[in-house]
Amino acid sequence: MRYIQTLNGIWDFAFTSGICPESPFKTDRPMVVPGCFDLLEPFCGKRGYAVYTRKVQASGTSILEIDGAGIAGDVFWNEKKIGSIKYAYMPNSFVFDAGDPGEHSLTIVLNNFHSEQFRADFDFFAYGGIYGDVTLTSIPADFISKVRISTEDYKTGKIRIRAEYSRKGTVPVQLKFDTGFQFDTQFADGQLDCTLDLPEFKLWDLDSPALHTITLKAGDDEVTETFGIREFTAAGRKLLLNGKEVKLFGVNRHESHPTTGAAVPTQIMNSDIAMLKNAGFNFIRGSHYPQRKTLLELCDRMGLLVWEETLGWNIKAPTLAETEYVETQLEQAEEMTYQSFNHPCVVIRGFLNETDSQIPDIRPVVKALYDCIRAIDEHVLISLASNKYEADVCTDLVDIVSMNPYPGWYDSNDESISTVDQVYPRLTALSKAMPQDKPFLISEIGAEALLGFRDPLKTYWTEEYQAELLLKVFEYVSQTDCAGVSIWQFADTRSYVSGKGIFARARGFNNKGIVDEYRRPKLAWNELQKFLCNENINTGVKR
Ligand code: ADA
Repeated sequence: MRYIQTLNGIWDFAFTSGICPESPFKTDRPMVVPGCFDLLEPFCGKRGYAVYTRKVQASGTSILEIDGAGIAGDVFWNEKKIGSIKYAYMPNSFVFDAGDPGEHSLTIVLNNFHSEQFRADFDFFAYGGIYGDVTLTSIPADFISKVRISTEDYKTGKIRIRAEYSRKGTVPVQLKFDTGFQFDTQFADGQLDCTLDLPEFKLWDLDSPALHTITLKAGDDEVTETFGIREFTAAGRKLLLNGKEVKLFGVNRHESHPTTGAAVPTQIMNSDIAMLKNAGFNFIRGSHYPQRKTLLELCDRMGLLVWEETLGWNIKAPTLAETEYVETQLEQAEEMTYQSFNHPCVVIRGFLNETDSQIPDIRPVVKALYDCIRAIDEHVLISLASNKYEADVCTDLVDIVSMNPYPGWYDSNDESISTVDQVYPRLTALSKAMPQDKPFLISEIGAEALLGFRDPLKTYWTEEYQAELLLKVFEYVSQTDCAGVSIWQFADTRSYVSGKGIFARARGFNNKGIVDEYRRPKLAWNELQKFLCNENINTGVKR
């Protein structure tokens, strides 16, 4: 059997802006987990190394799970390194031998100033800390792992079940479903790969996001996974959910809140997702990194579609020429795909936001990342959010062509200011220039608006200007063969004081949210909600 314990709570802590601490690790104060230490006094805004440590009762083969941390670091058990946290935000899991029964020490050392994957010029604040839940599960010496359930035919409930077992040879395994259906089969040399039509299955869709569970029992181990039966495909320029066309009306969402930084608690995640669902949105692009288990579970249960992607913001071609960087991108893409495989809400996987996809030399990297995800997940649609527009040379390598245009904001020549009148013609021209045999998605578009800045002249930075621009975008999506849009962005998020003019980050925030950082609605939120509640708009949800 498995025994799971939560390790959330008060740990021992120390911060140093000096050199990286080494064992034996010293601490000098308490610190709450999950949490971002660099939002709390006396460490607010400081850059350096954080040591989190605590005692844990454990023994034998164990899985340590950390549902997101940043921005990089190492994990130690009894002062010996058992793994690294290389990718900020990514759910991490480490399988290791916890040793004899008794008290042990767990230490996580994080830095909030350097990571090859998280660079100083990213337009979102680099928070240091443990972002999500920490759990320790003791498991039998011979254990089941990598349980993957994929929908093979949503009409008959045909599913494919794959899993691994740590002991080779032929090992019987019992599959039991929430419907009561049971199926006995076996692992062969540590692998299980079988398909079956699940009797009495229910489909996962946006109106009724039905979920199923499967429990696998082999030897002394028993593990339960939740999954959903649904098919998300492309047909020409259309996107289909279970065979029916659906247009994506969504937002880009960062894991960020002024009070908690990237350690957004479940309550706020729950409220964010409920706000979006109730307002009529059906899609979230998890910008710009793998999503936490908690968020994906909420989207599974509330019925929202999700795009998740590797962390790689605006990475230039010279970096993509570095073998080591590409290898870590591939490792991140693989880990991300396995981690979120069974979440029915994840329908698109991406990588390398706004990379140099206008340069032919990076095509092999884009293809390698595409192939890496495809090798694990045969069905997910794969895309790359590009800002190279008509100059992009990688649109043939992805399933959905996704572009981040900013007509009415950035997309203006230096002499003149772009206005909302340019939205429709720009999107029309861009769509026409893209391949016509695959979906065209507007993966980012928006304008800054400061909450409370109202002006009937609708100048830049007013709520009125943002609302008018985004309504034009939604009208364009509903009136053309565009597959959908994810607005940039859901909420204002902390960034850095940088840029000037329309590139400025007033307050040190990216203010393109349709709600502010405390989720207080701007005019655009109200206007878009009215638009989405019109039953003629096809969001895949009955109204
Ligand atoms: C880019 C980027 C976003 C954000 C946006 C903006 O499209 O992908 O993360 O920085 O621009 O607000 O300028």
